[in-house]
Amino acid sequence: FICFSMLSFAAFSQVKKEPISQPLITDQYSADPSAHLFKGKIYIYPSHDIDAGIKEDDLGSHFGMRDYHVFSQENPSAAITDHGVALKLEDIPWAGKMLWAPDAAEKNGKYYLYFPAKDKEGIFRIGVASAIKPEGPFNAEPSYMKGTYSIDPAVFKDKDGSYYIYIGGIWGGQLQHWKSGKHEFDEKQPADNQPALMPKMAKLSADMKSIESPLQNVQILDKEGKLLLSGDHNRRFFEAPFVHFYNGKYYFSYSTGDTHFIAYATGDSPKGPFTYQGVILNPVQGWTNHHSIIEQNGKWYLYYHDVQMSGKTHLRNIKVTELKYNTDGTIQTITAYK
Ligand code: FUB
Repeated sequence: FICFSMLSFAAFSQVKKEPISQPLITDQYSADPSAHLFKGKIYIYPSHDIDAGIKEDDLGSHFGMRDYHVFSQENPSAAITDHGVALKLEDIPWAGKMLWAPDAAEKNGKYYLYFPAKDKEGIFRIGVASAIKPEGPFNAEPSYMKGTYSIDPAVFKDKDGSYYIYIGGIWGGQLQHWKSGKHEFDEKQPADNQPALMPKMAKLSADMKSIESPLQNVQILDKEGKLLLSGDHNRRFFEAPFVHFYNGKYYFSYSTGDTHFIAYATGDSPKGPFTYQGVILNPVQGWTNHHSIIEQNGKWYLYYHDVQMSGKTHLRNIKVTELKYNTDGTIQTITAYK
């Protein structure tokens, strides 16, 4: 998960350059920002990075996060309010450790926090917690969402009022454990010339607390209509799915992990298939890259993170910058350093 490959050193070399944005939160570490416009304000649901004193390994065990804070701001340039701890590990009956990247959704004036955690057996599952205010506090359901696994939930509300959840992460995110449909502690990826493991999605039930049908593959295709291959590390899905809608198209964006890009693919349905288009965000300082995209007052913004404050890959800080489209709907690639 956190291998120091040549490419990650290339990412770290960007440290010397001038960042285009400054950390939004400076009194604690924060990562994986999921931003949403609720009640006319921007609410941000990040991971809360800590130094848990766990040895670094390829499966990200040192990302030993234990709670979530919720933040808000009037607009992306405005001051940030920390609403404090919204949910903590001790209050999630089924969870054992590792509160990784969350997301949130609003329905009928109630708020739902979706989050991954390892259960008591060490298997990543997706949990849900609810609140009456966007900032929480959130009450966790007693069990994880039945039929869910892996990490990085992202929820998308479609025009017709349906909500879809997207999940997945390979290596530390354990998607490879589910190749056969059942859980197996098997770390093998498909061969390089085989289709890459795909992120998963499902429609959420009316009460937002379960999935309506089993998780299904989200297909990411090349321009010839073929599934991206496992060996195509510059383009294939690794983790951090996110979906937004712009100008009649669904945009599925994600991290390519060991090549450190935020890439995107577009399609005509929230269920996919999506066709690969390019890179939204070039590698940032630190190994991980994770983002969300929102619109406010006709402008679009990318929330992301890097490690400007700590220089350590597991102690990140969230940032925001403007995102621009070309007239053909493609997204202008952002480099976070000048
Ligand atoms: O924050 C822990 C993990 O790092 C997230 O779940 C991944 O997306 C990566 O950002």
